[in-house]
Amino acid sequence: MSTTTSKKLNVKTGMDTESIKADILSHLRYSLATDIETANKKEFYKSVVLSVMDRLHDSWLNTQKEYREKKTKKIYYISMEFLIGRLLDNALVNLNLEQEFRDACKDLGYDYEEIRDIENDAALGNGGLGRLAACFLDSMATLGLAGFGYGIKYDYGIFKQKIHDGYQIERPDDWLRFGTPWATTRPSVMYPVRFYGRSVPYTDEDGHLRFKWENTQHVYALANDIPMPGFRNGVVNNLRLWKATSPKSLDLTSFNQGEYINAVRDIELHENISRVLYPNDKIFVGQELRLKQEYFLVSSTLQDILREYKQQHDDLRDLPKYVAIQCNDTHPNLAVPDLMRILMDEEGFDWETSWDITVKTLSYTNHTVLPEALEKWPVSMLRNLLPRHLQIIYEINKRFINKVHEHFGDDVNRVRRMSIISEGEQPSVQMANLGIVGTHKVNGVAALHTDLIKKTIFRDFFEMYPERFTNKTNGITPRRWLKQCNKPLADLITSEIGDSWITHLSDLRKLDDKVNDKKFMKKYSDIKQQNKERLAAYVKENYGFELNTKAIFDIQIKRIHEYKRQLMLAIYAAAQYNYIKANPDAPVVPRTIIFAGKAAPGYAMAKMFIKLINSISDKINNDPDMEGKLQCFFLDNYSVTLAEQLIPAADVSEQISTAGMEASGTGNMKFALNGAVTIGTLDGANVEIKEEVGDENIIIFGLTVEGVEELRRSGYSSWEYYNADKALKQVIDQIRDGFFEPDHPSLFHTITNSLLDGNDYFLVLADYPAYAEAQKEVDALYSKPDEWFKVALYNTARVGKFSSDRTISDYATDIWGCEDQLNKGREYQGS
Ligand code: OX2
Repeated sequence: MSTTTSKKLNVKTGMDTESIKADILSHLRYSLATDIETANKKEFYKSVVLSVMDRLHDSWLNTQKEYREKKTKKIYYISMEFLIGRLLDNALVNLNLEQEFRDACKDLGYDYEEIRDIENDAALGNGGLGRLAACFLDSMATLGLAGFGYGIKYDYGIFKQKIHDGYQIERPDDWLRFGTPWATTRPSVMYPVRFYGRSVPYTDEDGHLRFKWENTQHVYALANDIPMPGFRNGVVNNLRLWKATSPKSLDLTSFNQGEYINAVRDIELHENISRVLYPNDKIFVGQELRLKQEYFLVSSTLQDILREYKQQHDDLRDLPKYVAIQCNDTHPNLAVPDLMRILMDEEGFDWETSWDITVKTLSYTNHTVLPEALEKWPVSMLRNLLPRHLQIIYEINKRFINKVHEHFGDDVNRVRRMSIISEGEQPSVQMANLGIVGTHKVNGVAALHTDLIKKTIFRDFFEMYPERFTNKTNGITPRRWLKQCNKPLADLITSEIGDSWITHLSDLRKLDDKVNDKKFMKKYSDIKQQNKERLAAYVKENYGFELNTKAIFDIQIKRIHEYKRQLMLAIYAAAQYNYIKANPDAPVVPRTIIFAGKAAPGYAMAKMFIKLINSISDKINNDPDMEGKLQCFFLDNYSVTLAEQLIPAADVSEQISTAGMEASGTGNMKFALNGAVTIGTLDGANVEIKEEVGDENIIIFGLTVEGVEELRRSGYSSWEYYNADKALKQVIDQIRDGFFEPDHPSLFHTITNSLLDGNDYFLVLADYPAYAEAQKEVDALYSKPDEWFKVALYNTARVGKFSSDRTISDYATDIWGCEDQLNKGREYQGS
């Protein structure tokens, strides 16, 4: 919309405040039919974004043109989730126009922050997996890679969480209610996505047996593009989100009333495919609509990739040379049979050639070892919905099983474990197995996690294809997670060591020398204090609750899940409460414990944790004896935007999962970068954070992966731990006996039962004593501010490895074969 209007309006798209003002005014009038006198904030926000878009369009078009002309290898990142959050700050940071837009807003009578806050988060993701995809887009553009995201434009992103009487309530996230000015609809880019029908054999002219997928029904996928600017390098890549639209257009005259209503309902059914993001994080719920969504994404994306490819290249056998496709978890793994189908059924290649192209083009990232998260689609569902694909999957499996026999001999158990199709009462397709067999690289997301998948869930496959497995430790973009969200710290760092860190995060090592620079350290610690006060002001304004900014800000923010053990921090909060009650005169280091996170709507235990945290918080916060000593608070509706406020204000980062269960974590990296001290287990990327920052600068406690295994093997009894630790026992008794919820004394029995009679699968009790000791270490360290801030600074200075720029460079080199593109001619020019 804005490109055409901008021409018509002769918008200057200059980079100075005056031309920005002119454009904003012009968009108000000519794009939105209002003016500066009558416009409301929403309209003003919209015209600000349209003015930003004007400044992106040329680079967007030029970038694509350059890729075409140079026949650049393209990287397609397919993901069911892109948790991109707000885009305005990010676009302005990357375009280097923050100040100009601020000034323009101010001159026109608006406060930039207020306008920025109008934007709804694009919350098209559940958590880490979706946020990782968003960081990757930023890094691909910044590194000058021709990297494109492909996803779904859900009408409803992750639900909004409200807390009512301590309980989580879900509300729809109608983020598109007023449209989004960031997305450009492309009516010329629309593909039919077929479902149902049957696979019909026939003999082609050369006498070969072939198959046609016939009698299908279809829905259209319509492209919506969101620009993804790199950091000050003129590159603008693209995130293409598909929206489902009905193939039917209504011819009103041909319907009687009943038919008309039915026809409209059919349209609804078609369009349901892109209606809502499934809110389950790491729990596979085999809904047919979800399978439809996955195929909808894969089919439209592959059609788009191949259409573009054919415009530039003649021979599909060169596909792996010019195209790499990364599947973000197993959700897009139908790409394996779909690419096979296209190459064989539509392009006429034989099996071997098609297989070679498919495997070399595709790769797959695993994000979890949790068995309940692994996708297993019932064969019956696939037979109905995608009969031709199922047939291809059977053939892939047959040939693969032959190979397994060749490799391992007649090992029936191994064959059963490795089969893509699991037999049994309800045979199903194991999407992870399909991903390993049908792609050339499989990666884990942290060193420990990759080792684990090789040893556990994918052990057989690793023995067969060791060269396929590779580690790519996750990362985060320093643009959003330092430059943008913690401007005071970013400015301080830049004034000391220059701004090369923004694209070369390891340059932060230069800060190591500053630990003895008193002036610098004062500024560094003052910034943390300011950030805490900023957060406190936000909480005061939105919740009427006053945070104690003199206390340690101890923060755990992430999805609520038993393995992440929010319960352990809640128990600690209650134990501190008991301690202060029993020892009113004992000195304590004041603490403010903050939680935020959503629970999957169907995950009863996680929802109960939220209620428990709120009940404990009420007890603590309403007891005058706790004043100045202890607070506990649950912030509702956790989001990227909320994380951007919380992380810079944290003193302590809680990363306390049961060892072996958190594949990587990425919040851990964001906290460390912003100078929070991690209290954590040796799990996921915590292990590598420890290696980078040094043992003295991280507080590690609890069982290791081996310790967990050993304890389970030798016969863990949670009762023993319960009986052995007085403070722990007291809290569990209180939870069980209604101390925190006197009106419903048995409310938390599901929790205490799972801890005691259920034998505490996540080993909260086993790790609790070590955790309580580790929290004492936190207190002791915090009591010596000079020491504390040294540790904090070492965290900021030494986590350069966890830039997603590094992660993406590793993918480019080891998986995508496009290392030659990295930073080519696109080095950061400086601000
Ligand atoms: C998450 C993992 O739980 C987390 O450890 C990791 O950092 C993140 O993915 C990005 O790799 N869904 N979300 C995840 O895994 C799955 C499945």
